[in-house]
Amino acid sequence: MGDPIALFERARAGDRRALARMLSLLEEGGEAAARLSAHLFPYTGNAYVIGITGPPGSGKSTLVNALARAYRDRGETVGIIAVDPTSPFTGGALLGDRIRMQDVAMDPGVFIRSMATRGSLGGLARATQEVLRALDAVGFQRILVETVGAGQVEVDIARAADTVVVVQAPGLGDDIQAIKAGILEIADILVVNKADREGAAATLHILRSMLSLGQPAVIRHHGQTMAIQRVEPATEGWTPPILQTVALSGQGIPELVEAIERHRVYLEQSGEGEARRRRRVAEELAARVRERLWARIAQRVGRARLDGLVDQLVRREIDFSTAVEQLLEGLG
Ligand SMILES: Nc1nc2c(ncn2[C@@H]2O[C@H](COP(=O)(O)OP(=O)(O)OP(=O)(O)O)[C@@H](O)[C@H]2O)c(=O)[nH]1
Ligand SMILES: [Mg+2]
Repeated sequence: MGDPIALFERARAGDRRALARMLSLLEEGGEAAARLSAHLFPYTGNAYVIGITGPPGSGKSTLVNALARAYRDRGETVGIIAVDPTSPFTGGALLGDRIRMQDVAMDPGVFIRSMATRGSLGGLARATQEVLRALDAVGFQRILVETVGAGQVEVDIARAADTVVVVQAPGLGDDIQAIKAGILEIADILVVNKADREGAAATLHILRSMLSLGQPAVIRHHGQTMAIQRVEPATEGWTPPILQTVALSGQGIPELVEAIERHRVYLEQSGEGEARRRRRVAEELAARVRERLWARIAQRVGRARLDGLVDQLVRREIDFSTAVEQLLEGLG
C-alpha cells in the first residue's frame, strides 16, 4: 500500500483511488515523490496537453467540461487539472469547479484533479507539472489544464501545454487592461466565450485588432500595454484563430475541437511541437538546478548570514558580485 511504485502500477491499471493517492504523494514532495516521479518519467510524453486560461468567470470550467465531453465522444480518455492559485483546498472555487464539471465527473474515462497553492507559487507550478506527468504516465490521452490567467505563474503553467486556449468573455475583456497581462501572446487559439451575451461582438472586434500583429503602428500607438508580440518567434507560421463559443450550450465546441486539431497538426508538421517540448525541458531543468543550488547555499550559509548580506547590500557596503562570490565560496 505504501509503496509508491505499487501505487503507480495500480493507478495504471485503472484504480482511481490509487491514482488520487499517488497524486497527493507527488504534491507533497520529498523522497518518495522523487522516486515515484523518476519511475514514471519514461511512461510520459504521450498525452496531448491543452491549457485553458483566461480571466475569472470567463467560462473556463464550463468550456473544459464541454471539451472533455467532446473528447469522450471520440473515445479518448481525459485528465483535467484545475489550478486555483488562491483558494484553499476546501474553498468555494474548487467546489464550483466540481459542480461545473459534474457532467464529466461521473465518467470513468475522466479524472479531475484540483490544485491549490500551498506555499510558493513556484511550488504550485512544479506540483502541477508532476501531476500532469502522472496523468500522462497512467495513460490519459488528453489533459486539460485550467488556470486563471492572472499572474506570471499561471501564465507559465498554461504555457507548458501543447496548445494554449485563451478564453475571454464579453464584459470581462472589453478593455485592453484586462487583456494585457501577457495573456494574448501565449494564445494558440482565442475563444470569446458567452457569445450569447451582449457585447460579444465588441470583444471579438477588440481581440481581432489586438492580434493584427503585422501592424507595429497599432502596437506603438497604444504604448506598452499593446506589446503583444508573441513570445515564441518560432510560431510565426501560426495565426491564432479567434472563435466564439457558448460553453453552456455547446455551441462552437466542435469548431474549437477542430481548431485544436489543426494546431496539433501544425505543431507536428512544422517541427514547432518538438522545439517547444525541448525548450520546456531545458527550462524545467534550469529551474530545478537553480532551486536546488539555492536551497543548498541557503542551508550552508544560514539565515543569519544571508540576512547580514542583504543588510550590507541595502547599505551599499558591498556589491552584488561580491555577495555572490561570498555565497558561492566553498560550494564546490
Ligand atoms: N451565458 C453564458 N454563461 C456561461 C457560458 N459559459 C459559462 N457560463 C457561466 O459563467 C459562469 C462562470 O463559468 P465558469 O465555467 O465557472 O468560469 P471560470 O472561468 O471557470 O471561472 P473561475 O474558475 O472562477 O475563474 C457560470 O455561471 C457559467 O454557467 C456561456 O457560454 N454563456
Ligand atoms: Mg473555473
